[in-house]
Amino acid sequence: MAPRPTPADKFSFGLWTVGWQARDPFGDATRPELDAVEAVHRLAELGAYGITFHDDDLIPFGVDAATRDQHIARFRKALDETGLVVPMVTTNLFTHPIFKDGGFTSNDRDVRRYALRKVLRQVDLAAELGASTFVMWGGREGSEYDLAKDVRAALDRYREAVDLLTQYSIDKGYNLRFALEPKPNEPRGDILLPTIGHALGFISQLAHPELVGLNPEVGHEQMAGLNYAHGIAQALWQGKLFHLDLNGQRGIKYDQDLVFGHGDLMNAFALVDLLENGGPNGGPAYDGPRHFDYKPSRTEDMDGVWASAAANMSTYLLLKERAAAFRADPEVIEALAASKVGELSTPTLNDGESYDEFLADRSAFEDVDVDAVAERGFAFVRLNQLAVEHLLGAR
Ligand code: GLT
Ligand code: MN
Ligand code: MN
Repeated sequence: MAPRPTPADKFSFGLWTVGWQARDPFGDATRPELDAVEAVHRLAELGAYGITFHDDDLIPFGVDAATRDQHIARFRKALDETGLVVPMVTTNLFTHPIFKDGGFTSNDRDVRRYALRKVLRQVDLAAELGASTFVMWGGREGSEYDLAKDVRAALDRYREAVDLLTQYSIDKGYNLRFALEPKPNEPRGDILLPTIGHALGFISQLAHPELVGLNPEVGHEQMAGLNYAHGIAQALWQGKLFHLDLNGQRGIKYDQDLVFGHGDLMNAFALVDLLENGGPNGGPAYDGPRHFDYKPSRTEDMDGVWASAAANMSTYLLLKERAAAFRADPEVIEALAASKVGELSTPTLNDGESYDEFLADRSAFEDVDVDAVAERGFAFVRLNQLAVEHLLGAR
């Protein structure tokens, strides 16, 4: 039996996920529009705790102020009725044709000024709704043609935009943190800040790096052939895992946005183990929302949409159960020790050892029997097979 989620599990969904009408570059919508109020109620019934949205998911682009207020009021009422919270908010700088060459980094200065104003308005709404994280996915910030984009100037403009947003949030007394979401390509041929590593490097150049972190998405790293669990580990190591987008991806191809676990299941297992058991004393390493950014496949009807939403959460909880069992298994504990996994936490130098003392230590170099040390096996395959057996419910 799949476990049932509760709000304590902190599962959240983008309004654009269950609301996706499944329009793709080759075909029309296969599903009707979903009202935001219904999405809130259905997600609450399924056991989610939060909902997130782009300005344009909730409020149609370009409507007047009164219509905007009505949309916000209906949404707020649904939140109050269900107890669902809005932990994160984001802005759409990719759908409207004005953003065809990007928002913050468009070559056209008028577009950049318009984009920044759009985002500032959404920052106000984020604060108003009590969100603590503001995600920025720059899907259109990039190019198809290398000579058409001055990348250093584009990064200057990107920084200018993020610096303005952090300063605005500080001055307004908002408690917001900003999370950049990397993606290597699609919809642009090449997107700026394509990976976790690029985004971390960019953050180091900002005026308020402490307010800016990451929102890494499973599929976006895997589209580039990268290891998502490794990327998350580095983001945690640098104190930059502000939020995350869980979904599934099968290899290097277009962004699939499958249900969490429906892609690289072993990597999903390692990820959940890291998030839930990778913290101090074996506790959680991350306490933010477990946010799903997936697309219910185009083949599904509305029943399939809600079944797929539930599938994300139950898969996560099943992996959490399996990871706990893996960590508690005496054979795994013994295999981890045999593989010296814990030994990596011991510093390479002795406590207080100077490099002079280190150079004088013959046992570290001159007296090492290199061939004997090289013969030692690490037994990583046995450890991995134990993980597979736990994952398959065989232990
Ligand atoms: C868009 C994208 C996602 C981002 C969303 C936030 S929008 O659906 O594919 O990966 O997280 O802007
Ligand atoms: Mn995606
Ligand atoms: Mn995403």
